Amino acid sequence: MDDYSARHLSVLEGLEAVRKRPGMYIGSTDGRGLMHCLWEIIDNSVDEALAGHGKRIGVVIHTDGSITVQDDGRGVPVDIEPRTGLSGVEVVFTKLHAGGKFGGGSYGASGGLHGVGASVVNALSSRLDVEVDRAGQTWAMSFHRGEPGVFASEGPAADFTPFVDKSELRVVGKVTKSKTGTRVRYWPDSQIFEPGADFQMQDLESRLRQTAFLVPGLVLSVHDELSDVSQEFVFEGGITEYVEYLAADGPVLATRRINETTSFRETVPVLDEASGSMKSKEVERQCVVDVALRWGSGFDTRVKSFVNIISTPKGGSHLTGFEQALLKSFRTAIEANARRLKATSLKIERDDVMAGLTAVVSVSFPEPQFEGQTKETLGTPAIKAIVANSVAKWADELLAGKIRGTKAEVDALLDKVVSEAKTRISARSLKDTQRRKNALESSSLPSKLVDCRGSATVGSELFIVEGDSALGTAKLARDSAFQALLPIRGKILNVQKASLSDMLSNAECAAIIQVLGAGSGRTFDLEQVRYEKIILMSDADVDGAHIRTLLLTLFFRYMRPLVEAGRVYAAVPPLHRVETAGRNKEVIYTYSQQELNDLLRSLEKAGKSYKQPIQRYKGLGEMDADQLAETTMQPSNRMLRRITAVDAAAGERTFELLMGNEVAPRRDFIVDSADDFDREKIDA
Ligand code: 28G
Repeated sequence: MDDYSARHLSVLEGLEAVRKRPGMYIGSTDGRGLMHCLWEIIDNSVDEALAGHGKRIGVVIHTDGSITVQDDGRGVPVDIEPRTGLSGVEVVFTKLHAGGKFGGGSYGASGGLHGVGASVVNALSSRLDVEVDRAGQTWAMSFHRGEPGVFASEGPAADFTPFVDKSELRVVGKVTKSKTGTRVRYWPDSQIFEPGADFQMQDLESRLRQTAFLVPGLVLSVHDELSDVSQEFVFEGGITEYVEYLAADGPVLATRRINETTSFRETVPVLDEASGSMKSKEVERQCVVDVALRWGSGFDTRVKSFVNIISTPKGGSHLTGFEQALLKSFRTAIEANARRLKATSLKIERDDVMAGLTAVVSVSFPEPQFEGQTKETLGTPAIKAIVANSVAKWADELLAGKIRGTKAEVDALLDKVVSEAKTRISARSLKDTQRRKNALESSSLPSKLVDCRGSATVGSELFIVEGDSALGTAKLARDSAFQALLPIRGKILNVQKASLSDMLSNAECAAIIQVLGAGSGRTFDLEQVRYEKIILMSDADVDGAHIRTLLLTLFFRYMRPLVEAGRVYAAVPPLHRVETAGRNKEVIYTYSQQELNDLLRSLEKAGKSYKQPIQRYKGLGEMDADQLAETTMQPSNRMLRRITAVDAAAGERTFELLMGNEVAPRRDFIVDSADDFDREKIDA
C-alpha cells in the first residue's frame, strides 16, 4: 500500500470514531451540538486574530442550513508538511487533534490551538468547502463527511468522488499577494443531527458580542440570508465596554481597569527523552490579568470570568483570588475608618462587597487546567494569588484615596458597603422575628391587611391596592375566600434612591414585605410567600403607572425570585364602559383609546347605538363594586398582566430614567407607560 492510501485509511478510521460517538466531541446532537460545531470553526478564526493576524471575522447563515465563516488571517498553510506528507489544509480538516473538550485531554477551545475542532466539524458535515487565500492564489478543497474528494456540482447532495491515490488542493483563482484568509462553508449532516436541532441566532449574537468585547478592535459580523439582517460587533474599549454593557444600575464607582502581567513558575510533567518516562520540570510562565469593574446602586452582582477568552461560568482560581482580595481590602479600609463610617464592630462579608458589583475578570496564560464535570472551572492554583495580588494592590490604593479624582466615589462606595452590611444584619433579624411571630399567631400582620379566609397559599391572591378610596369598593368586590387586600398610600418610598435599611423602615414597603412573610433581599425565601399571586392594582393613569413602577422596582430589587417565578401581576382595569342602547342591552369595557375608537366604529357600522356620554374611569374608585369585580378582580373575567423578569429588568433601567436628574425623558416614560396596555401582553 502506498503512503497516501495508508494515511487515507487512518484518517477514515478517525472520522468514523467521531461519527459513531458525536456526543464525545460536540456534547450532543441537538441544537447545542450544532452550535458547538460553529464555535469550533469560529474559534479557529479567533485564534488567528489573537495570534495577531486578521481584523475581521464574518459569519453567513445560508437559507439551505449551511454556514460560512471567513477570516482575513494568514490562511491555513497550503504547502505539504514533510512529517505527514499532507497539505496544512488537509491536516487541519481531517486529522483528529488530541482530545477536544469532551474527549478528555487538553481543553480544545480558543487560546492558540489552531484547528483542534475543524476535523470534528468536517466529519459531522455532509459537505465542507474550504478556500484559502494565500501567496497570491486561492486554494480550495472539499470534503464529504470528512473525506476529501470532488463534488460534481454545488450543494451537499451533488455526486461525490473521494480521492483515493492522492488528494489535491486545487488552485481556483488569483488574488493580490496581500489578500490572505480562510473561508469555510459547511452543511451539518442530517444523519448526525436530530431533526429538531435548530440554529440559535441569539446564541451566535451573544457569542460574537462577547468575543468582540474580549478581543478589542476585532470586527465580528453576522449576516442572516433568510431575514437579510446583518449585525456587526466591535468594541475598541474591550472589557471596560463589556462591564458598561452588563451594568443595569446607576454608578457609584465608575468603571475602572486593572491590568498587570506577572511571571510565575509551574511544575509540569514532561516526557524525558532519555528514559522514556515522565519527569517533573519547572517552567516559567507569564500571566496577564485584565479586570474591569464598577459598582452601581443596585445589589445585583454580575461577574463574568474568562481564561484565554474562554468563558468560565463556574469561576475557579482566578475568580476566588479576585473576590478574596476585594473582601480583604474592603475590610481593612472600613476597619481603618470605622468611626467615620459608623461601622465599629461591623464585620463586612463577601456579599456586602459584591452587592452592586459588575465585573469582567479575564486572565491569559499558557496551558490552563480546567476542572469539574464540564471543565468549566479554572484549576491552575498559582492564578489565585496572582489575581489576588493585582486586585489587592489596586483596591488598597483606591480605598486609601490614592487614585486621583475618585474621592467622592470611593466615599459613596464605602458607605454603600457599610450600609449593605447593616441591611444584611437587620434583614436577617427582621425575618427571624417575623418567623417566630408567625409560628405563634398571625397578629404580627399589619392591621391594614384585609386578609382572606382561606389559609392555603395555593389559589390565594393578594391585591396591593393604591389609595383608600379604591379599598372600600375592592372590599365589596373581592371574593373573601381567597382574595386579600393590602392598601398602600399614594406616595411610597423612592426605592431606587433608598438603601435597603431605609426601605425596611418605610411603613408601606415594610407592610408589603411583612404581609408576604418571606423576607427580602438575599434572605428572601420564595417558599414562605403567603399568597400564590401578587396583583398590583392601581389606577390606569399617570400616577398609577408611577406607583406600579415603584412597586415593580421594590419587587425586582428586593423580592426578585417572586418575579422570576411569574407570581407578580398587574391588574388591568378598563378605561371605558360602553352600554349599547335598545332591547338587547350589552355592556362592553375597553382598555385603550384605540380600542374604544374601534368599538364605536364597529357599533356604528352595525347600526347599533350606545348610551352617551360614555363612562370614562379616571380611577378604580369610580367603578362600583360589581363593575370592579367583573372587570378586574374575578378570575373568570379579568385580565392580568404578568410581570416578567424582563419587564422588571427594563424597570430597573427605566428607574434610572424615572429617578435620575433629567426631567424630560422621565415625563415621556411615565406618560408612555400609562397607556401601555398591550392586549397581547395580557395573561388572563
Ligand atoms: C474561516 C473559518 C475558520 C485559520 C489559520 C492559520 C494558520 C493555521 C489556521 O495553522 C497550524 C497546521 C499544519 C502548519 C499558522 C497560517 C501559521 C502560519 C497559520 C480558520 C500549521 C495551523 N500561517 N487560520 N491554521 N498548522 N482559520 N478559520 O480556520 O500546518 S486555521
